[in-house]
Amino acid sequence: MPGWDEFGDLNRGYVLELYERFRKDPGSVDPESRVIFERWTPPASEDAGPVAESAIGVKRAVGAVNLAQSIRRYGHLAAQLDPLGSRPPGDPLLLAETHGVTEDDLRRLPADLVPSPLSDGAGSMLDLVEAFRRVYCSTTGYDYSHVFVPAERNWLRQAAEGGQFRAPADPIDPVALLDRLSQVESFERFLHRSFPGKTRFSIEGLDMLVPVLDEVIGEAAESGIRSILIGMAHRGRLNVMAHVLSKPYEQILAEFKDPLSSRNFREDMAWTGDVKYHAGATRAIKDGREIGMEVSMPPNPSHLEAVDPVVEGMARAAGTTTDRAGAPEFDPRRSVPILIHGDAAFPGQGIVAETLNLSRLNGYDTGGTIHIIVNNQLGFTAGIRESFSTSYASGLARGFKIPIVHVNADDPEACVEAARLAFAYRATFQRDFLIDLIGYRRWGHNEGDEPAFTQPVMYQKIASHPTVREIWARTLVERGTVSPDAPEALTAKYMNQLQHALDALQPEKDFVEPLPGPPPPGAAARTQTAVPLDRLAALNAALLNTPDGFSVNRKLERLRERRVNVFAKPDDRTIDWSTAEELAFASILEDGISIRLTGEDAERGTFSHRHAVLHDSSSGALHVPLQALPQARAAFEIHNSPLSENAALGFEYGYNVQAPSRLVIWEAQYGDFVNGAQAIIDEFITSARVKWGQQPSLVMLLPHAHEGQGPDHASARPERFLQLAADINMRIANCTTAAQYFHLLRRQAALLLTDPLPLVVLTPKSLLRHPMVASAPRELSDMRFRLVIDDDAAAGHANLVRRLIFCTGKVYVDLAGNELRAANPQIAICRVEQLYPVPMRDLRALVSQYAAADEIVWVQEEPENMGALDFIRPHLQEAAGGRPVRAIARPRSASPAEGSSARHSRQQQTIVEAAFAKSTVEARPRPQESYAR
Ligand SMILES: Cc1ncc(C[n+]2csc(CCOP(=O)(O)OP(=O)(O)O)c2C)c(N)n1
Repeated sequence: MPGWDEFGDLNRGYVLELYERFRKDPGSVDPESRVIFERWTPPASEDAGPVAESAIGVKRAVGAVNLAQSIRRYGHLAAQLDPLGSRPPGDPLLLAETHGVTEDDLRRLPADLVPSPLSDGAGSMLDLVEAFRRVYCSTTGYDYSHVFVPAERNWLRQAAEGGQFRAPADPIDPVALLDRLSQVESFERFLHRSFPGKTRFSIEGLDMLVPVLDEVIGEAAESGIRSILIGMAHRGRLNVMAHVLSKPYEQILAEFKDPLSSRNFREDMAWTGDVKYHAGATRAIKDGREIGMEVSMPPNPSHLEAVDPVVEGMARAAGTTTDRAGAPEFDPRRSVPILIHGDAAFPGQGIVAETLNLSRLNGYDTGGTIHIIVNNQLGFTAGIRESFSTSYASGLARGFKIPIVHVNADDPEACVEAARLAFAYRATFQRDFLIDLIGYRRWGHNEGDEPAFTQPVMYQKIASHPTVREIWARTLVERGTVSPDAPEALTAKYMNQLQHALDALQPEKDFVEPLPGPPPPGAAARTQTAVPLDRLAALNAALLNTPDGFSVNRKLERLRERRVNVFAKPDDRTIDWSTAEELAFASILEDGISIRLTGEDAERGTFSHRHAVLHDSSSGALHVPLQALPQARAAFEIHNSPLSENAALGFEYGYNVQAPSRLVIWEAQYGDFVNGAQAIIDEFITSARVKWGQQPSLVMLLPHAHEGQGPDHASARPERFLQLAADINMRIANCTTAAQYFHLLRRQAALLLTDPLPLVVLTPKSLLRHPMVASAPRELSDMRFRLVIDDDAAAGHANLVRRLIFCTGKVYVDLAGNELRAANPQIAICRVEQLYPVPMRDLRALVSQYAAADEIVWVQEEPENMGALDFIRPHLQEAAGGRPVRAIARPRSASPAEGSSARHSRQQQTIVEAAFAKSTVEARPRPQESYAR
């Protein structure tokens, strides 16, 4: 007689349903099943007699199996997840009667109808169902039925039902846990007492966050992980800093005192610092005398969740080695990112979805992130139904097939089990895991805020709700694990420790800020970026090699053939923009500096100019010339990013600050789209140095130019970057030749460790292939980056020049290439290639060289209220030494450019004509359209 084995791994409920169909109509099942069922009787429990022979018996067995499966799937809906005791929603599918079975039926059916580690100890289906309820409807809600990979789902089921991550299989030290909770709680109580009303964003109500982190970090240390990166917002941050990152109490207390001393208040210094709950910290965990592991929490801004991609980028960098040529190597066993989210922020902030979307992508995968939602069931004042449309705050994670465990933060053992499960799952599958730690918020949004204005009922409950330490202490006293006065003694110990630290505090001395040291003066100006011709020619030849049998697309092959001879005549302009870029990259790799370049469609390049990854035209095989370069001494990687700016740029920022010796470049599809990442630009790239002492050197390539493609696709919004430019916080360039771009990239690579600054480059579109932008090989081999470029044509007759035009970027080509130029030798056109730091010395030198010029004119194609005009005007005025400075631009406008290409051409023409007009004042075309002032 065939048994269950006959059906292999098939779900037994399904088999029984199939059997029921067969019984009614043998023809309704497939022939193979028919053959088996003809000889088969559904197994019955031993004491029930042969119930299975009857249709009712089969129905009951089907019902019992479905009930058990429903508990697995929906048990979390009946779990007691809220420490404040709200009733779980439940679900009819969790009731036996919904499935047509009674307790008696269950008692008569055998437990092995449903394979499970719990079936072994169960005498009947009733035992099994009860055991399932204890696992799935307790203070833990396992929410993993959305995981589609069977091996992962089976593992999760086995882990939940097998209990290998909880006592007794994996015991917890109950006293150590009480000790830790006492420390966590005392910290908050002490601050509350000593600094009443001062904002600290207390952890209280979610105190278990600290033991959960302890558990993950402990597991990570044991498994040989080298670095843990934690991203978290304000809530509980000080407590985590003190206890997980070992930030000394003295330092935290000194920050509460907020001393104004000569150490942290110097008006001449580019330093603002930040509030204490944004600061970062690093802790080295020593393994003997060696540092076994480093736990870091980078600083972050108020912008909730903005740090998520940053931490992912840091983890990717920490797990990647780049010191060998070819592709870099990523090993998920080196680093673990942990992201701690708010329950309102996780569903509300789009950057979370963007970050989750990075998790399985080539070049972005970090081998699994452990997410923890510190779920206090409130936003600021907003409640659940005002914050998310999903069933749980964690709902978004389901779409990414991330297993979720909801856990009641008042059950310490359940929380520790969730942490163990999370780490083990990540270690096994290298995938994300989410712990939804459900607690409450003991105080208002901050400690000065009155929560009862908006949540009166909830806060009545909270007022009389014991803390988790009290609950755990009571449990241990009841179990006889500790004596009744032991818990209070622990609290007293930690309160005394804090009091002692406060009594001994020397705020000015204990207050520590991570000020970066100044760079060596003139480092940028001294940098040599030229590369000898023979070296360049050899790199060029190597880049043009392809593996035997590799067939390059025919159109591309023709372009590549043209590149074979670019070094034949070193004074001819044979090097276009993309060739210059590839040669810059190749020479940087040859210098031993690795490169990472990402962006939407960056591999080919938006304008089909880069082709850094070649696709074999018949097999589709890939060839990356910069990875196959024999001269390279470091790794090269390039990835098409997903269609994201905010998370994609945040990720590169994180990668960059974690690995400052590598050249990291992000390219926007068009410059316009960079404003989708404005928070990353404002909060990290441009201000991290003066707030937090970080020293980013990320490069942003932003295509920018008015070319008649409409209001978008025109502007990288240089005015935004220029408005943010202060305290030498970045470099902003808009170069007009391929050689300038070559030297700019090489200068950036050379300065990575000596004078690092973010670099914003406004890059060309149509000019990528323009002959005026192409450079001669000798400009690469004999020159360097020029901050300002003089007008060669006018330099010979400087004394005749009456108008000195300054401009930047593509409008130079429009002006210099125009027929009016030849007719106007009294006009010189100079290019400002680096907008920031403003090259004042060069500007002054140029102006003084043209002593006869009686006006200085800034020409830009952007509207007057955009582009560099407002930023550069005072600098030009200063350089002009009293001579008038005028401007020619598109009229002020709410949108960067015209929608019609015809109107664009007309406007462009007007600007050029105005630049060459006899008097720039006369050139004003219509009163309301001030092309010139
Ligand atoms: C992007 C952003 N928008 C608004 C705020 C203002 N804000 C600070 S905390 C907070 C509520 C956050 O709620 P939740 O994510 O549940 O975290 P909690 O403070 O409750 O721990 C808000 C709206 C912010 N910091 N960041």
